[in-house]
Amino acid sequence: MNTFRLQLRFLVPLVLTLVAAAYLALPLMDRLMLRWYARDMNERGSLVANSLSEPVAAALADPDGTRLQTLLNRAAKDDRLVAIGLCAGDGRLLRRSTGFPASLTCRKVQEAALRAEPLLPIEGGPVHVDVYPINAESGRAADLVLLHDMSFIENRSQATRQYLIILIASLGAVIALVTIVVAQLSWRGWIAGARALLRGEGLLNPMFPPKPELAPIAAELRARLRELDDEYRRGQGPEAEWSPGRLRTLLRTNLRGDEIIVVSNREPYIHEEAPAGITVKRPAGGVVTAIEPVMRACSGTWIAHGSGSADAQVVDAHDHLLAPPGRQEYTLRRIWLSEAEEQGYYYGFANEGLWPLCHVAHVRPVFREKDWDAYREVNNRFADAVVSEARSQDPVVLVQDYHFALLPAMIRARLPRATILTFWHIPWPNPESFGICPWGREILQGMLGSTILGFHTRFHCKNFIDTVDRYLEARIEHEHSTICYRDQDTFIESYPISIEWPSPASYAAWPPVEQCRRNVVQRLGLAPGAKIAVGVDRLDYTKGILERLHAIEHLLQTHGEWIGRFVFVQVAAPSRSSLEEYRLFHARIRDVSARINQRFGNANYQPVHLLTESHDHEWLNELYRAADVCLVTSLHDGMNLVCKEFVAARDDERGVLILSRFAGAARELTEALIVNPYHVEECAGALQRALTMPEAEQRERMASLRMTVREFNVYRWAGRMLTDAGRLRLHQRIEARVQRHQITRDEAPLLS
Ligand code: ADQ
Repeated sequence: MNTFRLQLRFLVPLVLTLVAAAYLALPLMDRLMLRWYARDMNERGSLVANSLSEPVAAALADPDGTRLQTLLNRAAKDDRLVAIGLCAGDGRLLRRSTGFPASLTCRKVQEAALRAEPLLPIEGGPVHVDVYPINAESGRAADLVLLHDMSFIENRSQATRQYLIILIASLGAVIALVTIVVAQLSWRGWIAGARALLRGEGLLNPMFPPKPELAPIAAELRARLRELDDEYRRGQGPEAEWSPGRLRTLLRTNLRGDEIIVVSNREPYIHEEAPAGITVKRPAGGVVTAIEPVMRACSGTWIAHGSGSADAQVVDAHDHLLAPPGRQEYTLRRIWLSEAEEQGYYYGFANEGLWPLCHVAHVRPVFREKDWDAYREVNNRFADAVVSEARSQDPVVLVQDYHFALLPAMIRARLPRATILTFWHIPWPNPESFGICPWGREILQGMLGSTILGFHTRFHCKNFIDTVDRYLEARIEHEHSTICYRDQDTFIESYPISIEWPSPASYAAWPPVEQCRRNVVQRLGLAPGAKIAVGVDRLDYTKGILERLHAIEHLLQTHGEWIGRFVFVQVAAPSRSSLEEYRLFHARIRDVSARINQRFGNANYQPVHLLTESHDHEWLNELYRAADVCLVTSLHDGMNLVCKEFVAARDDERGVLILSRFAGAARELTEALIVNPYHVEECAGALQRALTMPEAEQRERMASLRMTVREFNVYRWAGRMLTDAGRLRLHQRIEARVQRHQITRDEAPLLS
């Protein structure tokens, strides 16, 4: 039935076209034929006239008109002639053959002959008139009038018309038949092709593309499948999600329960003296955020600088403490540093030297010899602590960050079989920038004590390899990303760090987004309908807070409609405030915020809310959930965890992330609005786009971002590093066994 309908769709226009063609062609044909026959008649008329001219001229001279009459009657017997007449010069009809109408005068004939279509209506149908002069010796003797029969033209034209109609009809029938056959065949082919598409043929395998006529449908289907797949994957989460359980299993299998020791400068919990007794705080900072979940999963020992005023009061005789408070999942070993040590190692060499050196954020690194000495000394003390904490000769030691560049080689010297995983949480500069460090060679040598050296991105790995290539005599195996220096192999790899993805229980416990919004609006005294943008950082010049404020100022200046309807909440945890650079930076941020508030605010409205405080995770989470936009505009950042925390907080799939292209996270979170923080107008443009982004687009982007962060979580970061460590340890054990066998074999003849 469907096929029939489909064919009708072809046939009806076809029939209509043919009818129209016939309608136009037939009158055209009639006119054409008339013209052909008229020409034919003229030629025939000339012939007849020529042949009659002489005998008629002779017969005219004969006073007995019988001869002339006979001549005309005989000539008029021609099939195509109706009659012949002879007109005198004065218009009299001299003679006429049988059949020449009596009523027809020579005048009427002459007049008709002058017309374009020389036709005369007579009884029995119209005749074609031709007039030819008959010349005698004395001049023009008479005019010969030929009346041609037209009826045969009508007969022929009717016959032709019939043939033409039959031809058009047959042609139509043939075309219709061919159309039906072709339509049937294509329909079947199309149905077969569509069925094949639905079976997945030509859809999923690029080696077998679909038929060209089905390509648009295949593209549609592919897009729809991808959407469904996305939706399904979003719902399902990653195939084998990295979780604390999986990490523990990995530690049991790949590392067979080997001992894990973490070394970092910052401790995960700080005990402070307060009027009401001892309080415990969690410091702001990415390293702690990242390592804590790993430690909880593997119950190891975490060695860190005890920086809190009450830290010493809560440890045991071995400076140990179980953490997290109340949960006691791993051991925290505190190292005490004198003020001079802290000043030289932490504030001096690490934060005034290495931090600006690696970030290239246009703040000059400061290198002092006494800071370097303190740095070396403190690294040494941590190396001693690792040795004293190690219960075996081959622990897995996770060295964290730029505070401990010398530690890997120091541990290697004391525990040669240890597996040392060093993770550099900040960027690594190019060889030229690194070259200004007076102790560059020592730093590289220290780091190459590691078994594995991790950075956030491939780009930083490459910079490190290039730096070693430039400043040390080392063998570099680019294919295996390995550096061999003084018989020690170091595997250089990128391990993008992340956050712990919230559990379903955490999500269930969070207040709804609307509630979070109401709380934030109330707490900060904002207008209820205001659009809220947030920034959450340590107060550090690398985070691009100043550039962010400039972009906000530009937005309010160019889009006045946001004044009164937009607020920016910057939460900046004070950091390294004993350094002048940081104090100046803090003052600058305060001034620029005040300037913007003065310029665009009033007694009831402040566009910028600068909160220079540290807050707990719940507080920050509420802010992330209340925000319409999160601004991460680092001038250079190893990774940046704030953007990932924002994404994890948005289970409503709303909110827009603006992310600096100079943050390592930009390599993964490509659905964010990626900006160059140095370009004020571009950032303001992105802000405008974020504030006006339709909800559907927000959802698309956020859903995709959430999928990435969920899959590439912190357990994956640790899991991948520990898997690589397990692989290298296995390799080492096999090598050691092979060597032992060889020694036994070599020694056997001596023994016997
Ligand atoms: P950081 O430079 O400290 O980390 P980041 O990755 O952004 O930077 O982490 C900051 C952490 O501190 C986040 O967990 C955030 O929630 C928290 N935080 C920020 N402001 C806070 C505040 N006011 N109150 C409380 N908490 C706050 C370094 C590198 C980064 C790298 C991490 C991890 O510089 O590039 O991502 O290590 O490797």
